[in-house]
Amino acid sequence: MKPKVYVTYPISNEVEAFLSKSCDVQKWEGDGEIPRDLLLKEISDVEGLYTSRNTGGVVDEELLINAPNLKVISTVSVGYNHFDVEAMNKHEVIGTNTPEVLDETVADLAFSLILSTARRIVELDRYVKEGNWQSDTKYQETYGKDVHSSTLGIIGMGRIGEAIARRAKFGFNMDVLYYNRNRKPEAEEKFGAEYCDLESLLTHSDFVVLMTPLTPETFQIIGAKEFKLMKESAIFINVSRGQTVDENALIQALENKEIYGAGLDVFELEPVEVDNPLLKMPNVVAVPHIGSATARTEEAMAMRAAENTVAVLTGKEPIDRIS
Ligand code: 8YV
Repeated sequence: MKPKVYVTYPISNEVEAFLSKSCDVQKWEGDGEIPRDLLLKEISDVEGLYTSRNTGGVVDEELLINAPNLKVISTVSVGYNHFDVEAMNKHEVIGTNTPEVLDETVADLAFSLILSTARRIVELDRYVKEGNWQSDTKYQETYGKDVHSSTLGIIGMGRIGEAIARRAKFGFNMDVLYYNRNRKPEAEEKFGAEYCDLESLLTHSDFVVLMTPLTPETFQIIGAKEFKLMKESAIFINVSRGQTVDENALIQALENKEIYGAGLDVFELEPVEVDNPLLKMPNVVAVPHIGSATARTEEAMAMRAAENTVAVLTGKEPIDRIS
């Protein structure tokens, strides 16, 4: 008998066919996140859970107790802060994620946010479409900031950080500073990235990109003190997780003009509440957590998660083990 796998993420026919070769696949076919009660019911006898950050909710002690046959939980995401890794280790459940295949796509998004915030693309798009571009428009009112030849500070120099640094160095002739748990000699050599402490990165960067995973150490790593250290002309970009920033402090910093603008892919609460003050600010570009959201990359992530699931359930070592 094939091992049972429950899938909460909308997989393609190709991914389903791959999984079905080795597993008995059952799926959540509703929109968005599966209701918790239903999930707990569906997984009570499965050996594999194939899930994601935004379709399956958190993996915690309650879920693990409820699904005693689980051997593997694979998430279609690189971030796995929705997994209680300690509890998974305790229950001897292997966790897997999907790194690498999304690096370039997320770096593209980070750069889209840098460019659109600096050159005020969203604000000025609205300006044109609302009919405000008139013959007496003052051209100076459309001025933004140069991206090229400026200084980019990257907090969290993992693979995605490096993909951002490469774009910065070779595409935009930028100086790259970085702050990371450990030094990355390769990034220093390849992109001339300069390692510095958080304080000097914040003080010297024109663009500060937050790209770190969410862990107890990085929870609200950027708060009021950090925004005060940034240049008044600085643009803050967050493509990591909303909880790596003290969002109220960000709102204050923007309201008090301590920084120039922000490009945000992630928020403390997702979906972001419609009355969040950040959404009223013309110098904030907000997108709905779409770092890896291209059809090709999501498919590659989905296949990678399937490979990880099948590996464990056929007695092999998965490519991307996290617990
Ligand atoms: C995933 C993410 O891309 O990969 C991550 O860590 O933040 C997510 O956006 C998404 O869950 C995949 O559908």
